[in-house]
Amino acid sequence: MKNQKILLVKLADRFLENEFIFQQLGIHYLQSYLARHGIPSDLLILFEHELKRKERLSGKNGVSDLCQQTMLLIESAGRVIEQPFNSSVFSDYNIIALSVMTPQAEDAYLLSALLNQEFPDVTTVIGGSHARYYLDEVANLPAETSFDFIVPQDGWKPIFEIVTNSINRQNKSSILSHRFFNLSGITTPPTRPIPLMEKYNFEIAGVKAFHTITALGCPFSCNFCEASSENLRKFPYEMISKDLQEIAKCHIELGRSKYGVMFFDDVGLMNPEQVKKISQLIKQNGFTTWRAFTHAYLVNKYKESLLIPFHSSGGRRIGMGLETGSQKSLDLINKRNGKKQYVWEHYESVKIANKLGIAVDAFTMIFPWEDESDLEHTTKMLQFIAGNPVEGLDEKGRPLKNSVDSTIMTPYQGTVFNKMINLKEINNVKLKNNLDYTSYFYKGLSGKSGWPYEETVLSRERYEKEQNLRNSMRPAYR
Ligand code: B12
Repeated sequence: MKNQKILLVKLADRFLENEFIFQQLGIHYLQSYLARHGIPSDLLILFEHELKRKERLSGKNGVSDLCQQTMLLIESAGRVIEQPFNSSVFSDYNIIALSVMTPQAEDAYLLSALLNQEFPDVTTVIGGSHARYYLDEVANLPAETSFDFIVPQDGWKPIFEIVTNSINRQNKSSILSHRFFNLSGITTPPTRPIPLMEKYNFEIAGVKAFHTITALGCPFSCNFCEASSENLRKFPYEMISKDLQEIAKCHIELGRSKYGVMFFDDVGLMNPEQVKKISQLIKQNGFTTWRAFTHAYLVNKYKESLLIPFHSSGGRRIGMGLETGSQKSLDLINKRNGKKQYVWEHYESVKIANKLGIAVDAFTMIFPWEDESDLEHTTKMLQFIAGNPVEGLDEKGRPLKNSVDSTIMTPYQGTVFNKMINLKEINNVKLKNNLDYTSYFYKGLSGKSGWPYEETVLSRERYEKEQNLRNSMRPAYR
């Protein structure tokens, strides 16, 4: 095997309110997988300093390119450098591999063009959800922006093959698509480098928390989600166990005696058996509190048997994508693959959780076909949630409170709603032509959403007014 120097890159999250809420796990899984095979790699984390962001947004400095960003280089040999972006950092590497979500695509293309021009011998790789859902576009990039390898699905096997030279760089834009049938071979948890982890700032019930995931894919079928048709693949229990050990270790190294974890996948609390097993790991690893996502349908189905093991191991908040209080919109979303989900189940699930001492983070959306009555139904539901008392206190002794969230739905290319809108199956809703990625977010700076629409049932101003009203119901702390 030739000695390759590998750099794994996370791009900036330029439109997010705060860049350092949750780690971008994809590259960290790849780093630990390579390390298990004896292959070291370095990390480059790009981000925008608050000051630069303010300048860009105020129009004082229109440039939003890479040169305005900061980079944190974490070398496997132990050296850590934080400095303004400087392309000379790339001169040391043979392989530069970028992890890209669609809102980061613009930066990924800028970086690719820079690498092609300044370092034509470097092998470039793009992976992540952008390559997955926008594959045609990535595969057809003009020569000056194109990547050598495109990895649209699982990254573990392709990155190993690229770095061990078992696949030669022949043409630009070779697509390496690989998907494990199950994840039983993924035995190493993502890396959690301290110089990076110390930058993250997120709290659950008054305690600092990091996040992880227990599975890929989702058993639900929401028409606004690009992963709605991706079958569920769970990470092995042993891996989750190691991951929680690592997270706890990391908190302790950062001097924390109380610490938390959030499960970001869609199936955090799926059934009583699974919750019991995770709760045990939570206790074993000394977590004070934890938060996970679940579904109104599951809370109604399992009630205490789902939530008591969660609560008794410190679980104080659940996230639920309640999406809407309008039955019309809920039916269109098709959450349960043809089976009906009712708005009343949303109300019930909140009551059940709150009574057991668990606060709810209720995520909702505004949809471009909604009329005044749809808006009213959702706002009414959120008023109920924001006002419903939660039993118990958080770690700072404050009453637990529900939180609500309102975004405007953005139909990403790979979603059913995108197809339905383009096929004119939804009346009075049209997407703009030539959308740029800055329109593609459902929650960003100042709590605002992108606006990809040419035509909607009510005006943008009307929807944003309702969004503001709903988000004003949020409590001062969570
Ligand atoms: C946690 C999470 C977040 C976190 C952390 C971000 C992150 N990427 O980890 C936060 C809250 C910051 C976030 C924000 C957003 N998110 Co998000 N998020 C997730 C979630 C739930 C888990 C991500 C994760 O850890 N996955 C596990 C890892 C292992 O998967 P992975 O990243 O895809 O990596 C694998 C492969 O893609 C590949 N790979 C990844 N990178 C690379 C790089 C190379 C070189 C190679 C070879 C391979 C490779 O290898 C990995 C192992 O197979 C996913 C859904 C999901 N289950 O993936 C959505 C998801 C990634 N998010 C999504 C969206 C839409 C957003 C937002 C736009 C939402 C918004 N606010 O409007 C923002 C965008 C932020 C930005 N970049 O500006 C979409 C992305 C769609 C798209 N077209 O890119 C997803 C897929 C959800 C969905 N189904 O719609 N998100």
